[in-house]
Amino acid sequence: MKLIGILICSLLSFQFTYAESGYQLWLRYHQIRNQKILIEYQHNIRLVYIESSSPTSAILKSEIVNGLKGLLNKKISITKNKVEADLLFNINTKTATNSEEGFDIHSIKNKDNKFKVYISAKKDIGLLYGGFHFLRILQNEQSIDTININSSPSLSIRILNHWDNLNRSIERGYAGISIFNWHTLPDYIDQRYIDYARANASIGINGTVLTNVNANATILTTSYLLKVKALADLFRPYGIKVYLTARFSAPIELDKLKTADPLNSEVQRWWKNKAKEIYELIPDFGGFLVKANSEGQPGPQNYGRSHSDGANMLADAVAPYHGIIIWRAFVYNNEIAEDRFKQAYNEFKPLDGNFKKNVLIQVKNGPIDFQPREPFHPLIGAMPKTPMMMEVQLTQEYLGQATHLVYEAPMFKEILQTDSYVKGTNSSIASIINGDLFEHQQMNGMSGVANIGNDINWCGHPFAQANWYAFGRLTWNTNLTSEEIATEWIKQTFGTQQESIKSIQKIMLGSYESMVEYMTPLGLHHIMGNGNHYGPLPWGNSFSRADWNPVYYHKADSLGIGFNRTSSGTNALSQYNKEVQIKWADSSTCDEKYLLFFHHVSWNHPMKSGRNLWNELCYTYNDGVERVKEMERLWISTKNNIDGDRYHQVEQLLKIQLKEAEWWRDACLLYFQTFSKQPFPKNFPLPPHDLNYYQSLQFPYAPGNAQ
Ligand code: BDP
Repeated sequence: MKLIGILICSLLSFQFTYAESGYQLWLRYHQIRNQKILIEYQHNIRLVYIESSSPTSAILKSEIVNGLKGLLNKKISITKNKVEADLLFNINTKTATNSEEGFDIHSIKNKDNKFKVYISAKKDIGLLYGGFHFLRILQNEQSIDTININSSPSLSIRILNHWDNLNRSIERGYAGISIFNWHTLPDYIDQRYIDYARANASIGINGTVLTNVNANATILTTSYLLKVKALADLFRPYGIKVYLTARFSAPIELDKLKTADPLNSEVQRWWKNKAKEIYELIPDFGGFLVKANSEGQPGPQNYGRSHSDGANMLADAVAPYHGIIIWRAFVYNNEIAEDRFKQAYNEFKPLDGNFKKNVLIQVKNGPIDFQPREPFHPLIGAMPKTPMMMEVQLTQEYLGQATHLVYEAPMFKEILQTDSYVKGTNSSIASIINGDLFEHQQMNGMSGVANIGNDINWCGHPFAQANWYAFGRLTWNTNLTSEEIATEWIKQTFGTQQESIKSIQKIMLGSYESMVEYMTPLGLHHIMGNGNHYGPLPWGNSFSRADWNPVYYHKADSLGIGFNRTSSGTNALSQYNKEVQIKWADSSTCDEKYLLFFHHVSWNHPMKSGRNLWNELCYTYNDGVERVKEMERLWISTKNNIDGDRYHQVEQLLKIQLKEAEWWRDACLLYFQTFSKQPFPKNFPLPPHDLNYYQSLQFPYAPGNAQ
């Protein structure tokens, strides 16, 4: 008997664990907890009417039926009779939203005190987005008797960039191998592909670049294009367009052309034929994303041509099919004796006006490289004649990788809200990339370097899913706050228990600042491990390329620390508008979060707190560590409300995060102390090891360094 009891218990707990593996992301559709709300929903939603019979509306139908079944714990039927339905999805070309993707949701009360909910859109994809939004409202247990929503996307291109290789390794991936199994495609359709598309559609993501920016030309061969077609066909009804990365030297590598010179007519013909072949297979193919003449990738400059020559050649090839070219501005060259910060701007700004209409320039959020904190990239807003996309990194290459809980929405918001002053005040980065500031620009968008792999929970760390979610929600509506997005995500992912929501909110909302503090406070940047970018390595100086070495970025010496980018230094600040320069040019008034990004200041530099810089550095590093301890305490307080599986995963990961935060603090401070020659403040927690110990640590198999 006892044995059977144990068996049943372990079976039950196994099922529970499996159910909360994280695979279902924010689409769990568990029954509504709040009884009053549940009764309101059950009373009012019984019959659903869906106009249109496209593949997209079939998806909508199954999502709504399954979603409502789970949330309301009752079977919901679909009716063909508009009059009897109480949840209606209508195609309506006159909806309030003028976007092809937008939707309206309204509820109207009847005489019998019941109400009907109307969801309308110009197109069936708008209905699908509206359906997902309606399910989100229910998952958040909001009342539906007075809904009045008009929703359309802030950005037209909301796209994931997968840095996935054809052998399924993922550059900077920390959640397993690629979900795209090129070997078994096109014949084997993994359920993952469908669930991936569903998840993206549920948050409004409408594009995906399937392959790494460090591109492999093989993806452009016919047999691989057939595999791409299989994915494109699957993703289409979810409103997702497929894009590929184009290796600039592909004509040479695949068809033995003598050159890849963009002005050579044979090369032009090759790309035109390739585009034709692709569009015959995939009529709505999005276009190409290109990393050229950057970190060893081939590009037009190999032939003495400019970025616009290269981009325009490809743009001509896809233009007949309405394709676009997303050309990256992430370029820097160690052979040019110039601050890496300045190089993209120097190269691209003079090209403004030279690009074809179907080219967008994709710029990283900051001028260096997805660092924990950077000021906005000065190129954003500096090319008014050229549509521009901003690229952010969801995968946490520089943000604690697989093991740190870092909610990135506050970082995205910080950049989006910054005023660039390119057209006077109110020139926020958001208003540039959403096209408000330069109204003539037809295209706009944002890219997120994906954090998705084949781990059971998709993103590795259970909280990393929140960054995928936040990217989608923010690109749909750049006005949403980090808190709003976090709250939605928490309720959908962990449930609606008030107590735990508050604690998890606190954990998430403080996590970004905490990570900046224990890794790169006060404007420090790029001081992590060589190559794998794991852990602290401020002493790193072994690369032959100066601009890959941490010492190039912090410039610590006996006089002080920081990178002088003012007029007495590299003058990178001059790439910003005057008003921005004024904010950051003077070390005594510069926003302290960017101090060492723009200034080399003395170890005794007076800080706003009244401390000198050295002491401030010590305390800030330590504050970051203390905040992780607080995150641990908050997480423990959620124990009774979180399923055991995810609770223990996060509990263990927070322990690693704390250990690594302390490691960052101790290693960096011991190293910087060799220059400051100042003692640690009184009662400061002293490092348990000496500097030699930290310098001896090696991580030959740190993840994410795939080839
Ligand atoms: C760097 C990554 C490298 C990428 C590069 C890029 O370390 O793996 O290829 O960005 O964005 O941050 O092209």
